[in-house]
Amino acid sequence: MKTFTIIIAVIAAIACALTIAVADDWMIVTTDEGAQQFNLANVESITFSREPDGLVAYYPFNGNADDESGNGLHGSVRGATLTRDRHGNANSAYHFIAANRTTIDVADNGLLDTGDGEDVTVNVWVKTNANQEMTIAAKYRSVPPRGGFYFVCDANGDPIWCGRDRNDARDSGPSDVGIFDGEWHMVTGMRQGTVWSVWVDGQMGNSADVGSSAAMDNDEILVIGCHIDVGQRAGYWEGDIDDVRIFNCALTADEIMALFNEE
Ligand SMILES: [Ca+2]
Ligand SMILES: [Ca+2]
Repeated sequence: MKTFTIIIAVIAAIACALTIAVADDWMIVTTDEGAQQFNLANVESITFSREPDGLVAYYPFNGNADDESGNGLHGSVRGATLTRDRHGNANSAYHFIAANRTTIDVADNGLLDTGDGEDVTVNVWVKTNANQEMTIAAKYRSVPPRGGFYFVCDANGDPIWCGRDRNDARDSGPSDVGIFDGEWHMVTGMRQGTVWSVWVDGQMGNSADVGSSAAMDNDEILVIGCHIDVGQRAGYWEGDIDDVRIFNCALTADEIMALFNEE
């Protein structure tokens, strides 16, 4: 889910500035009919979250590879094993071993395809200390009808958002920040109009205006943990992957940073 986090630290200041009376106790009623009462004097901040329209697939890996976006694009686990996430929670991320060719596969679906003039964003948490070129996720086809994406780390550990549209091969260029340090990092690849960009930990690491926003849809599966091209697999991931999100839209810098800051 794309989460908008709005910290209202100013609410206390606003309350103080009001010349009209402000009730001491507030009640929040949520759409699931829950209710929370609180005393304004005890409030430090309030956080709002909502799920946007553009989230087409979401794999939080809460004990399985199910899609929790509501679209039912569930993943099939091929040898990857559950492990701890970046918060230390057991069974909340997947560990991939390149030599064992481990992946998580998702069947082709039009929701995962990017048409002429459409945007796409792939947002993933990764952890690795392998010093080799490898692929985080891919849905790619290099022969006609050509199109799709693959999200790789080069041999220096720099993520690159790659792919092609009907016209030609495209990429963001390598990120200026590497990730081969054995720590969790959030990486984001995005096509927004004619611009392909790659982000690490909420900061843009590189971008390129490729001068085209032609269709890049295909009939390949989505695979997490390796490259795929007309069914041929390569570039298997070594390390951990978590919280895979695919949006059929571009995200703003603030929205990417909100994902990075999300618990
Ligand atoms: Ca997770
Ligand atoms: Ca398709």
